[in-house]
Amino acid sequence: MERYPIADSADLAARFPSDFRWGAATASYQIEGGAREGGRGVSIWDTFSHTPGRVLGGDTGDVACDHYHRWREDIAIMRELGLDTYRLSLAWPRFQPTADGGWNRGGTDFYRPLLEGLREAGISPLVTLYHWDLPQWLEDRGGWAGRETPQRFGDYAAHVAAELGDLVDTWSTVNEPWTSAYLGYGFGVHAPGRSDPAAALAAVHHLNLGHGLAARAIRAELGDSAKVSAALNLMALRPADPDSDADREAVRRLDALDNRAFTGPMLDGAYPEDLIADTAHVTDWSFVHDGDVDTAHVRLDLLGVNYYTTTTVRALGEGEAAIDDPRGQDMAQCRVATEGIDCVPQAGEVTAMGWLVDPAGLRDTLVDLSRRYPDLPLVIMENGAAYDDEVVDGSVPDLDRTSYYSQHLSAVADARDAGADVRGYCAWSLLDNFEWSWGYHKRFGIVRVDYATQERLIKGSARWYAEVIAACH
Ligand code: IFM
Repeated sequence: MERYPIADSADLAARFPSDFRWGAATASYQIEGGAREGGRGVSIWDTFSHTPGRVLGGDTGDVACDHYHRWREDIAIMRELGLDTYRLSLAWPRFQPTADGGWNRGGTDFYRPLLEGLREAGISPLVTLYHWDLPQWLEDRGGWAGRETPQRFGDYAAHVAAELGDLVDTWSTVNEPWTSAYLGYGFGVHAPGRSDPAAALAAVHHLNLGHGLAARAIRAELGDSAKVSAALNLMALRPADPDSDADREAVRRLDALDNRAFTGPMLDGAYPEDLIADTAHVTDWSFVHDGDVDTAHVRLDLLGVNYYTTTTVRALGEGEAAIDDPRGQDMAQCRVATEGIDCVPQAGEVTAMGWLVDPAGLRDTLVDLSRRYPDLPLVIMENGAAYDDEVVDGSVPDLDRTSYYSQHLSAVADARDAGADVRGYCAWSLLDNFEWSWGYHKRFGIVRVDYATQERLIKGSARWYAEVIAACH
């Protein structure tokens, strides 16, 4: 087989309808910089990244891609690539910097011209409200492990809807609540760096509740026609041995924790009973108050799917220990009420994150979702890969990333052929950026950023993606 299979761009484009949405995604803390500008307050990621030992190389988001000052140039790049959608997130601490909860004009003053610039360039803004940069003052009062944060999240959603609602095409409430809850509160490798399984499960619930409060606040402000979504990184789980009852039971338990803990309240209107039973030794779920789940269960106009890889799991034998991998994201789920389960590395091509390239998992996830929720359109809000790029004669010939995109877009087309109602796709990420606890050591961009000069360089993968988009429209 070819080392880097890459589809012909026109052939691939022909598999999508002409109104398919083609975009790229970023997040505020990962690209903006301008950490002390416009009255921005401190976020949990400022605190975490400035704490020695938390982020590789001591990197912080203080400057990042300096998008705060260079957004015009970045919009010009999006335009050059022919993107019709840009998924960005708002930094909550730019709007509510301090514990008095007052609204800072600097938030609107930064995002309004940016959103206007996108509109003028013919690019629809898909705006995420929470991509992990919680104001530190809210964390100091309990963060997502407590009830104040979801209530405040609803207030913030109402505020930004009133300030920016005329410019936003689609709202997305929370990004990957799995990551916030489990990596931030359960496993300690993301901000706020807590390692407390009970707090992680409380955070799961409060993120679900915050989602519902925010979605309702947006509609209260902008009317029922406001388009609302959330982005879930559902785990594509596979049993190491499909014939093993114990491995299939391990998949069931992880599916409850990783996936149904979110789709349950958000899309089905209830927490799964097996999740409550499996975690009874960690928490009694008394943080779920009457009416919370009804609040979280709000009509969505579309569901965002973030997909990178698959996870293969097996049940550990008596007395057998899980392999310790302190930075491995896929192992995190084995630290919150998942005793006796291990994640098994699979043979095959991996990205610079060590994540298996497995496009079939994307197809399966989309087909499965569309069968369970036939009336809910899907948008891939994140998909992409980190590789150790090289600049050769002024360009980045990232065939590995191009191939990743080609294989995954083909998987999206396969899912559509199988009946999945997938309406759009956002590459992660538009720019190389701050990859959380990996700092600037992992490059996910389709556009290279030279962090010393802030020069942008369009990579080969972006050129190929632009050809697909052009051939589709
Ligand atoms: O960079 C992150 C992004 O912020 C959320 N989803 C996964 C990406 C790659 O790790």
